[in-house]
Parts: sequence; C-alpha cells; structure tokens
Amino acid sequence: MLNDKKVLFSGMQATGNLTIGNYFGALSNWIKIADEYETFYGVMDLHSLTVRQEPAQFRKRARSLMALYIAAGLDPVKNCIYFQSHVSGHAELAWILNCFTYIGELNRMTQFKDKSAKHADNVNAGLFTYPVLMAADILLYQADVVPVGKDQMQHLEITRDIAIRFNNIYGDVFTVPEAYLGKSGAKIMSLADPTKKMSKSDENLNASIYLLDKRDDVIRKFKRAVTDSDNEIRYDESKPGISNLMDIYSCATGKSHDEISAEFAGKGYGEFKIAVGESVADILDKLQVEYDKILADKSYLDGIIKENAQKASYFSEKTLRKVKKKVGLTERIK
Ligand code: ATP
Ligand code: LTN
Repeated sequence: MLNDKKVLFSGMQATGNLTIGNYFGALSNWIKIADEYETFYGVMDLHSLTVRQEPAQFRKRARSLMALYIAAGLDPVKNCIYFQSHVSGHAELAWILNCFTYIGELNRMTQFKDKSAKHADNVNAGLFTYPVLMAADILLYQADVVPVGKDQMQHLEITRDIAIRFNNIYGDVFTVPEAYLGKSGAKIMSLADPTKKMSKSDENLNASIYLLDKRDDVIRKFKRAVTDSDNEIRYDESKPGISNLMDIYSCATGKSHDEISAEFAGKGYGEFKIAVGESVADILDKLQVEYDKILADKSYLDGIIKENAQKASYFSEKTLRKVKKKVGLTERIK
C-alpha cells in the first residue's frame, strides 16, 4: 500500500517499435486501471541490453517509448513513468536476488529457451538472469499487482517464488505480487500468419501494425492481411485470420463480436478489412499527434524524466535499505 492505494508495477523493453499488440494487449489496459492504483511504469532499458543494441538508436528508442506511454494516455504526473536504468536499486536488488534464485529454476524459463535459440551467437548471462532483474523491478516497489501478458506469467511466478523464499528466511520483507491479466485478454495475432502472435521483432514488416505507421500503410497492411476464402465475417476457431481482425476491430471500437458480425452481414472481406484499418488508423492518428508534440518539447520530457527518476528512487530506496539490513550488509556511514 502506498498513499492508501495498492501498488501496480509494469513496463516494456525498449526494443523494437511498439505494435498494436503491445497497445491493445498492454498499454490501453494500463490506462484503464491507472487511477485505481499507485502506479510505476518503467522503460525497461536494462533488460534490453540482453540483446545487442546500437547505442544511438537504442537511446532514441527508449525516449520514444517513454513518449508513447504518455501519448497513449498515461498521465506522467499521476503515474511514475521512468527509466529503469535511472534507479540503481534495480541492478543492486537483482544481484542480491540472484543469490536467492536457483539455476534449475532459471533453466525452466521458456523465454530463455526461445531467446537463446534466436540469438545463438550471444547467449549471455544477462539473458539467463533476465527473470531475476524482472523480480527486482517488481519487488523493489512492493507491487501488489503486475499487469502482464500471458507470455510473462512464468516470470511472475518465479518472482513470487523468490519473494516467498526471501520472506521465509527474513520475515515479511516483500509484498508477494499477483498477476493482472487484462479483462479483454486480447492477444493480437500476426497479419501474415494469424496463428502466431503479432510481435515487434517480427522480420516481416507487413505482419505487424506499428504505432507509428502512417495511415496509408495501416490500411494497406490490413487489406493484405491473411484470411480464409469463405467471405463470411464470423468469429470461429477455424477462421483465425478473420477472428483476429474481429478482435482488433472490437478493441478499436468497443463493439462485441456479435455486433461486428451483424454490422458486416452480407458484406465481403474487402469492406471489413478497410473498416478495421480505418478504425485503427483513427486511434493511431491521434496518438501520433500527441507523440510528436511530446517529443518536440524537449524540456517538458526532460522534466518528467528527472522528476520521476527521483520519485522512483525514493520508493525503491526504502525497500533496498531494508533488504540490505536483513541480509546483513554493513550500513554505510554518512
Ligand atoms: P518481442 O517481439 O521483442 O519479444 P513483443 O512485441 O512480444 O516483443 P514484449 O516487449 O514482450 O512485446 O511485451 C510488452 C507487453 O506487450 C507485454 O505485456 C506483452 O504481453 C504485450 N504484448 C506483446 N505482444 C502482444 C500481442 N500480440 N497481443 C497482446 N499483447 C501483447
Ligand atoms: N519482460 C517484460 C518487461 C518487463 C516487465 C518487468 C513487465 C521487465 N520488467 C516488470 C512487468 C513487470 C515483457 O513484457 N517483455
């Protein structure tokens, strides 16, 4: 509890350009629940280092991600939006928690297996201990809830296990966090292969709609989206392409699947795809206007970055001090 509110922590890695999967699956849910909690949303730049980054481009991307959080509707005064690397407590607590995490546990992480297969030339120790840094992110703020997609559930489980293990030895130090799966539970699939998740690291640029895509590209990509050939707009497991487009249209307009089927009864896929494209492009147009404004105002963004780093540091220090004392590290003399 902080200021009588439960604490919420979440974040995204500053790798790749965000897609509408990240938006409908994560960001837009964050905004819906932000008021109910004391919130911390990190730009997880330390996590991004597990994969090789080009420094200048990486720096730009991290700033861009922060601007996107705000452009999407997170008020940076009410929500502590900050860079993970600006709060040294993340790395410090991660080290301590490394000493409370077993290699066997980390070996079971499916993301590690997937990513080490994908980056076989750079299977570094950071990739292996990625979940421990994520546990540190969450436990540092004593978070009660963590909104994450299904793919991150395993990391949340290990975070809970580490917290419980630590508490069993040292008493009630950490709040044991719960996952918060969005109500809509939207999982947006690739436009090129609707059996695969839409992902910002997909090599096929037509598979994903990026938040910074221009209107014409958005419409063009939706027109080309892979669908079946029966031309009926119906939500059905055997029609993953159309079902995915219905999910996207539902996220963009708030309409139910039944309402969408009724709206497009007797109409073809061509007309439906354009409607989906328009509805998404409308949202992205607005978001991009805000995004450009935020990035253009350097001192505004710098001010937020500075203040929120201080705010996050203040809260994280409280936990870190307690943890250091509990494990028996010698207190610094000031
Ligand atoms: P990468 O391709 O780099 O692994 P990603 O696009 O899968 O990235 P993440 O950075 O792993 O995205 O995830 C950020 C957040 O967005 C997570 O909460 C994740 O669950 C959510 N998310 C990512 N892709 C989708 C999707 N297609 N549908 C719904 N939610 C998604
Ligand atoms: N691994 C997460 C990003 C992330 C995160 C966190 C999410 C890093 N630390 C702490 C929630 C809480 C991902 O979505 N890829």
